[in-house]
Amino acid sequence: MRKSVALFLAVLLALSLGGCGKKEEAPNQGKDELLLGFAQLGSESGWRIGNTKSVTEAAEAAGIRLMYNNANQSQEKQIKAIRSYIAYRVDVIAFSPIVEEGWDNVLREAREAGIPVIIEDRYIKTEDETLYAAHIGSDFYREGVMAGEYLLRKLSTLPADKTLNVVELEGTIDSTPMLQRRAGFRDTVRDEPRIHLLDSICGDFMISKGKECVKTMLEQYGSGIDVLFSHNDCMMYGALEAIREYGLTPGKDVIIISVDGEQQAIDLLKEGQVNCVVECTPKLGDEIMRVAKDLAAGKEVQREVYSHESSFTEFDDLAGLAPRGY
Ligand code: GYE
Repeated sequence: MRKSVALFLAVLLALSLGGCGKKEEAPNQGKDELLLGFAQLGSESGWRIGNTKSVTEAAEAAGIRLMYNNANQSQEKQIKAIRSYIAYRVDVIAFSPIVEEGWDNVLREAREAGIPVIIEDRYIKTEDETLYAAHIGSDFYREGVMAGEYLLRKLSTLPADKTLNVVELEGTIDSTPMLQRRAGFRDTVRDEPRIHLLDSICGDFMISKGKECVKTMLEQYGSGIDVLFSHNDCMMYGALEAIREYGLTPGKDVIIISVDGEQQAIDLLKEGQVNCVVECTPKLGDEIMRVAKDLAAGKEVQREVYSHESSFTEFDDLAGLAPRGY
């Protein structure tokens, strides 16, 4: 499926010879190499960079030609990228939606053009489920639950009169991991009267904002903060800096819980500066390519594909843990 000038001219010629009555070909018909348009949302974290790497490498291994765009945290740019893939008549579109709402129009355009869409990583909210063919990603609610379960376990090791004040660093507002990690965590600790949620601020999944937010919270609550729950590792790295600069020891004075499972976070966990890291794998590339091939071949695909994930805590033996790869 090389979109060379020669092929373009040949298609034009064939169309003009065939006249109006000729049935339009399916995008992938008669072409040997599948073309996938991938609209990535940004490069805000090690997770995201690992996700882009996974998709790029998997495309290469599967012999799929990839068109890639990085929207730098802008939904508008992501929509633009998707529109350009439609105009280019790619075979399949995959994208990681920065927030849940606002995709219906562009996805209708893709459907009208006969291009199937795979949603990877985050979800979308839509009334019309036929706007996408499959979703491949994590159970973010379960991740929040695992973070809460760790905290309940930690609490059970502390004196009976000990209460824990929690501050939460939230990811990008209205993104699925922000909404679901928050909900899963809250639902899990809600009935425990010794756990109090002190505050919750958006750090947008970024190191610098994580540091800024925690600095502000420390100025307000000082050593009244017992626990930090960060929706991702990157914000947690920034938070650790703020905690150290304030004169407290992360992992001891403040219990640190984070999500993603980047190598750097696991190293901090092993050093005792972090207490729990919930896993969220960015390695979705192979699955995306498998589903893209099936879609291009007109096969039925599974609508929901979840990754298998666990959590790593200070209570586990992490000696044999394989390198994370992101
Ligand atoms: O946790 C965070 C990232 O959508 C699961 O986005 C992803 C999140 C991930 O930038 O680090």
